[in-house]
Amino acid sequence: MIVAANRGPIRLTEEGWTPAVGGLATALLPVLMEQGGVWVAMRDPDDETDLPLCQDYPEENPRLDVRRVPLSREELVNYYYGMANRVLWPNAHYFIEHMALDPAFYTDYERVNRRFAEAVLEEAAPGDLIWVQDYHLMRAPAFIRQQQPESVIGHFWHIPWPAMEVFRVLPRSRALLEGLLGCDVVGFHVEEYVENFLESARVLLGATVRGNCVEWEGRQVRVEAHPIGINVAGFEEMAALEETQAEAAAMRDELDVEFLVVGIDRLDYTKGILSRLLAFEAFLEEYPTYHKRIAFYQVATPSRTEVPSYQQLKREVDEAVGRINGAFSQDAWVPVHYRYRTYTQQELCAFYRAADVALLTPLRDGMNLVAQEFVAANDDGALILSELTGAAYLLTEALQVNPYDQQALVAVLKEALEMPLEEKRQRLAGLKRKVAELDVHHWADAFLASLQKATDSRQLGEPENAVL
Ligand code: GDG
Repeated sequence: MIVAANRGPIRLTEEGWTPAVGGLATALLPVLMEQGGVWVAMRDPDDETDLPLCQDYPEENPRLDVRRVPLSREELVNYYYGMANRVLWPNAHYFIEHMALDPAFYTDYERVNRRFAEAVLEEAAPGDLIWVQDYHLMRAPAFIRQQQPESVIGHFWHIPWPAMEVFRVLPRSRALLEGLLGCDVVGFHVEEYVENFLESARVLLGATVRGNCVEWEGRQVRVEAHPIGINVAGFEEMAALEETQAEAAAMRDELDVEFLVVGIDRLDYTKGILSRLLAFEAFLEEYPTYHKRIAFYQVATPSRTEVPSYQQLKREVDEAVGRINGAFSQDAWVPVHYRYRTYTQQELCAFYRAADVALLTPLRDGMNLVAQEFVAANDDGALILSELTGAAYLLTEALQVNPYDQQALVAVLKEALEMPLEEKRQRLAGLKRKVAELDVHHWADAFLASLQKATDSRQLGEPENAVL
């Protein structure tokens, strides 16, 4: 199997090469380690460690090759910070006002996508499954298909696919769509995104859509919902470690409050960190009886620090935290504990275990793995989840909330804090069953099985519509 993704699955730390931080590496590395294969990723020109273009991992017992596509500094700025993170990301998350449009972004996006396609074609043997990941690589599938028409290509889109009327705002929206239609299978987390994609293909390209299939250039492109999960066993084991439990207990001792609320996110405007803080501030104003009894612990992992809107958000969050703590702290009690840094997964697990409430309120999120991680690691807490996440379609036992509704956020926080233990346990038991079903191994197996099926029926010349 060949995976193509913007980021590599590993990073160099003081302990040597370790799995990278972020949704995708967290999800896919265990799968590729099991199956073996090649992971094609960009080589970041800012990385000073002079990364090799080909690398075996793990060194002592190689399970996969990491192949790197070298980018110039200018390409990184235009393709990654520009097109991917200042155009496609805000568009998909309905933040049209954050879109920055510069023609150089698209030119380099095309060029880099073409280079990824060339690297994939060099690595792929006949019959290999090619699995392209995410919004950085929309054009690569069509380039691969042009060069190697018999290729078996899947693409998984990890973020929302917006309503057609929002997607069509993108300059070059048609070319971008055509890029993905080079695939045999395109996957999304939930049906809503599938519907939006089909509608985009139908309206913007005039493609024929039958069931969940787009007819395109004489081929059938299946468009399917494959909700991603976490490595459930891995998280449960980590949560059960004595070390994790001791860290969770130490955290509670140190904070010395009755109620601990946590939020864990990349520092990104889509994650709703600022409005969450404002809601917590309003909660403290409205319910003085909770003063000195509650702490809100927000981990914000640094992300896309070169993009101006992320720098702006950081300033606003810093300011809000300072204001809240300045206004409400008393004696040794500090209401907001804000950490702008990266933690190990095991440390995150200790936060999940220590928490009474996980407050996860993205303004829009493709799935949200943090919610699933909390469910796997925690035993008797409450999950508050934004209804504008993919996860909300699946984790129906969570307390769901519209993250734009400040009053609703305050009310749901109070409800979570005052929920009877029995109800919390019941809801969590239901959530744990869902999270177990969503497991990342299942996600990868189901997507790959679907890709294999699409290929088999193509080889047999079967009309796919018959089975749909
Ligand atoms: C994208 C989509 C979709 C966070 N901080 C640290 C750290 N993390 C890990 C979390 C979790 C992952 O990163 C974040 O996943 P999310 O799903 O919450 O969000 P995105 O990064 O935006 O991911 C998202 C996902 O792709 C998968 O398809 O769910 O909607 O936006 O696993 O634990 N990990 C470590 N240190 C940190 O400080 N080790």
